[in-house]
Amino acid sequence: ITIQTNRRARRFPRPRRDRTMNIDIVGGGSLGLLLAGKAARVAGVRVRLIARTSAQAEGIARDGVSVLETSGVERRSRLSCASFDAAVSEPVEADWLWFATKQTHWSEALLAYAAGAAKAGARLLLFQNGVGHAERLAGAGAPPESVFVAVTTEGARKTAADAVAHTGAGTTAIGSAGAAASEAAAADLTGQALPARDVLRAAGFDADVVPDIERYVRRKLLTNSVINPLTAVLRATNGELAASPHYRSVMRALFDEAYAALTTAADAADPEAEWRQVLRVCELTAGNHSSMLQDVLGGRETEIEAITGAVLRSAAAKGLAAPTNAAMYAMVRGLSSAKVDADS
Ligand code: KPL
Repeated sequence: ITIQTNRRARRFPRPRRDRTMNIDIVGGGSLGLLLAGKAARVAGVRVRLIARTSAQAEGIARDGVSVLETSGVERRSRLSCASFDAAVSEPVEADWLWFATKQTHWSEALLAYAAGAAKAGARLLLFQNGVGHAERLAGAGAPPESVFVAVTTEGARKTAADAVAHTGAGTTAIGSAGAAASEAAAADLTGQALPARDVLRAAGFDADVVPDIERYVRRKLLTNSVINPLTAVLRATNGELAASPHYRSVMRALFDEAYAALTTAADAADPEAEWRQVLRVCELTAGNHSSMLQDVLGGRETEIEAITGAVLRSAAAKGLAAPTNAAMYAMVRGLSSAKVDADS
């Protein structure tokens, strides 16, 4: 395939010595390692991982990233790696920054870094769960036409600071987060996402550019709001959740409330098809610990605010009750504060 670098050369006339596409992947968690390990093997692409700690950055810069593929084969990729603190002190060289960072890691420093990179001509691709980060980036001054959103159902589990298991092959939809003034502008923005799609495809992922990414964001939010808090509270895998009729009835209550809160008239979706889709995600990622369960087990802050919190805010805005989601919200918040209390 041909990878286009697609940089806005007129506004940012940095001379390019070659046609290599530079991608910085921010976040050394399960998804960041998976993306970096696989994209680093694509010809014509230079990948740098930006990790939160210098210990992880040094290890990866030395030994690379190991990916245990869904086929069972383990492959190690060499790539450069820097800590976030080191990366922010240098000028941005990347054509694209892919963010595989938790909502809870979007500090003011990261927002400022991302907005600065976008203003300097880089494109941003946000792989987050939940909602709210694109709006925060716009608030930090990132030009909306530079911001793209990726919704992925790839399953990944981090097994060491430099190793990840690809636990379920999924699909990735990419779209523009920037509101386009006209149909032509929207088509242009969609076209600008093609280089990212091409790299993902060349790395072995099933990826597409879509015109209606908001719909995918809502659907992912729906899926995460049903699976993540419940797996975190029960300490169950995604597969165990769907396999139990008892858990399934709680899932359905969460789903019905979230579906009513999140679906707009424009979506015109079939709730039963959406419900089957949630169950299918459980099936495809059956061995997975959801990201929220991983956070609870690791004693980290969870994304409950950006997931169930977002459902509750949408329900409140529509005047709808969402008692099962409210209970999940309280329980996951309770788990996090129990951890904080135990630490203090
Ligand atoms: O996105 C996920 C997550 O864990 O955050 C799912 C799709 C539930 C896979 O585990």
